[in-house]
Amino acid sequence: MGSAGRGGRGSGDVAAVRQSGDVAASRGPGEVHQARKPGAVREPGRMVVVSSLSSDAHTWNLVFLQLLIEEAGFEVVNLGPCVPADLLVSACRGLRPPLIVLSSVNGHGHQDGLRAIAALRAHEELATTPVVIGGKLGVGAGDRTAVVKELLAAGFDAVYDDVPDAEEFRGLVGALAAIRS
Ligand code: B12
Repeated sequence: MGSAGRGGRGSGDVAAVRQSGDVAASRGPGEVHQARKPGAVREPGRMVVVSSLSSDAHTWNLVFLQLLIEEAGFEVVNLGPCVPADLLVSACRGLRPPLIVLSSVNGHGHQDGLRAIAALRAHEELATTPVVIGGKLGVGAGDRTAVVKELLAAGFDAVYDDVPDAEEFRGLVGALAAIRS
């Protein structure tokens, strides 16, 4: 399952996205679509990236996050499900987002997240970009403190593993929006 959904996707997609100006426009049927408001202008530094990780096919978590972040006044580029680390990196290098929000609920988020953050932090221009991860990052109900610590040590700025609600994250997004307005 670790490679589910990777077929045919890569950094070439991102070039097409940049040309079209709309991430969703380059994606296939059944994937998350991002409708831009007519006449909307993308301001550099206001486009938050929301993305799933390489193995994860779930999408409503991404829609939820997109709506929450848009409510705070940011534009969102939603890369959708099953995003390989190289595509995530090339999208973020082009967009220079003020925040990167990674979500995974299939139980592989811990491992996929470690790969993603290593790939992002390997690039100088993304070395200090705020990157958070959340969802259901593992399986089982045991103590996941060690997993959270490992993800933080690997370079995430915040980890929201199986949180009962997204209020703390909403606070973070609101604070970021206030700083930038
Ligand atoms: C619908 C669904 C599917 C659909 C997805 C369709 C789609 N287009 O999205 C399908 C059938 C494809 C699917 C497949 C699978 N699924 Co599924 N799926 C679900 C289900 C029933 C609902 C998920 C959903 O849409 N929720 C609605 C959204 C809005 O909520 P959410 O995803 O929970 O996200 C919330 C929080 O997690 C949190 N959150 C999420 N990300 C982030 C990020 C941040 C930063 C923050 C702050 C918060 C946050 O905020 C959200 C709102 O509260 C859940 C069970 C459940 N009731 O939750 C299982 C579930 C997620 N699936 C599960 C599994 C195991 C799978 C499969 C592996 C099954 C299989 N063996 O094939 C595959 C995975 C395939 C893959 N490659 O990823 C497990 C995951 C187990 C775990 N992590 O412990 C769950 C929990 C079911 C279970 N109880 O076992 N699934």
